[in-house]
Amino acid sequence: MKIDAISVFPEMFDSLNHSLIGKAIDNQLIEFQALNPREFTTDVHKTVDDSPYGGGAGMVMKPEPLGQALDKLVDDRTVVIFPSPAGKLFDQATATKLSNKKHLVFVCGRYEGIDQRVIDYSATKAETLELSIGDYVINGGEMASVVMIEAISRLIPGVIGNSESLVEESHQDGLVEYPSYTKPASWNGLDVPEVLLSGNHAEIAKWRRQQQVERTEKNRPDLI
Ligand code: 6GU
Repeated sequence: MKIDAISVFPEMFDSLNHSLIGKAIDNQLIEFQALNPREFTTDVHKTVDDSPYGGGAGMVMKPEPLGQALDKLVDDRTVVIFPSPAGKLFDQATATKLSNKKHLVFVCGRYEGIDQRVIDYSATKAETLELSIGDYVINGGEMASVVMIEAISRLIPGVIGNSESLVEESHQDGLVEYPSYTKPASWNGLDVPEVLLSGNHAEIAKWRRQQQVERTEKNRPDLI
């Protein structure tokens, strides 16, 4: 899969070069590039933002540099993603859908947002989504993009060694994960649940499922 990000802070994507996603980039399972829209400005200050029409606080990202960056990257098979707290919620189902695409472009806003015409223009060229990572506000689309890229990339075959570890995990089956334990069997007066030491795989599977249901009911009743 090819993934591009358009951002005035391309260094914020450096975290993708570590761990399993970093390895997938090294192995060319994923090709990632960050493009700075300042490259498409023509004034000495390399201006990418301006005050909002109609007044109000903050600055809005100008359409021309982002539009030119899109022109450079997007074709009709691309999916363009605008991370935004005003977008639809990005969830595991969205991650799964996007993991089957050939090319994703993340367009990162800073300041108060992006001129709406950039999003409308993108939609005339390619499938275009506005996606939020949750009900809180962060300062820009970069870290939200990193979160989405990690959630999507790990579903690409070969990125995670053991495909079972994908299936078993939280949310893939609509429940949160069961608790995990390792050695020692007793620590600080706290014991590993007996059943996990029993070697009875049917009982272990049953206990884990029960734990998943209990934890989901307690922590995430909205999933039930
Ligand atoms: Cl995608 N961007 C920003 N700035 N804040 C968010 C978000 C995205 N998702 C939740 N909060």
